[in-house]
Amino acid sequence: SEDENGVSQVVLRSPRRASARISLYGGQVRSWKTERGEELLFTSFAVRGGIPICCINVLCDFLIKFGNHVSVEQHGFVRNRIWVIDENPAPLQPTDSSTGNASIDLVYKSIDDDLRFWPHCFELRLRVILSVDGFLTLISRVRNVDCKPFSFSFAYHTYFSVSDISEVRVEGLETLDYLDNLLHRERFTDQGDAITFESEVDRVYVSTSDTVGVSDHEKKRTFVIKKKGLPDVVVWNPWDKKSKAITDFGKDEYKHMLCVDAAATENSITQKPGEEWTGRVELSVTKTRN
Ligand code: TA6
Repeated sequence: SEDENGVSQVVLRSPRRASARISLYGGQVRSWKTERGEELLFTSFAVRGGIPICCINVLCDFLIKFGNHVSVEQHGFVRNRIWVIDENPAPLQPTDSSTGNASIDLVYKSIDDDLRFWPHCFELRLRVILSVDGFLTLISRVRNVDCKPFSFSFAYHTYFSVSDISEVRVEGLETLDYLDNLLHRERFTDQGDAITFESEVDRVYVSTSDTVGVSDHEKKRTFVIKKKGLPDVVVWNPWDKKSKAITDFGKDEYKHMLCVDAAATENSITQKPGEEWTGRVELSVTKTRN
């Protein structure tokens, strides 16, 4: 099928009818549904949401700066490029190739025009795996095919669908240090319990553990995020004032989303020519009883 840009999208289905839909526009996961057809990712009325791949080219600081509104293409340009299906993907790892798993491999190879934004040649691959249990795994690989080293930041900018932001808690980041994007990236230490939401939040929790939970009291479910190769976690909700300033957020839609991104942003990743970096996230959802 095609997305709203007229670009092809791929649908993965598990034997139990969980599904994921991925657009070749930006390699973006647009939908992730449970076996019962319940949507787990937020998408605004004007199609903001899903899981955009944010690969930010920090060497090009004058154009792009993560968390600041100074960029020409905030969060990197690959999310606005047409990717293709990778016809020669790396073999699946034994753990990823269980019977019944559905997967797709996409690739974006930089083109000459991209040198305007970032003066380096790279290849970015994305593998999306939907397991029999409906777990969604995203594995990205960035390969330096340039003749010079380069550095970048990365985030799976994951818009979770939540019942009501005031009913949501993020668990697993307590007592950690964070950079507050609302205060010029000043560093603080989280003092509280689980994170709850009563106003705009835009933070980068640094050097976190590899498992974080997002529990939704009203929906009685918890998203479990397991990450590898991505030391940080970005937590973002724009709240009413900021969301009104963002054109593709509908009225009060901020209440039904929370971005929790597995990311590498405090320290950029540096690669020599020929090197390949891998960052992985596994998303699952469990029902909570209360
Ligand atoms: O992830 C946090 C953040 O960088 C915020 O600073 C905010 O600007 C937001 O993401 C933007 O998300 P978008 O999907 O519009 O690129």
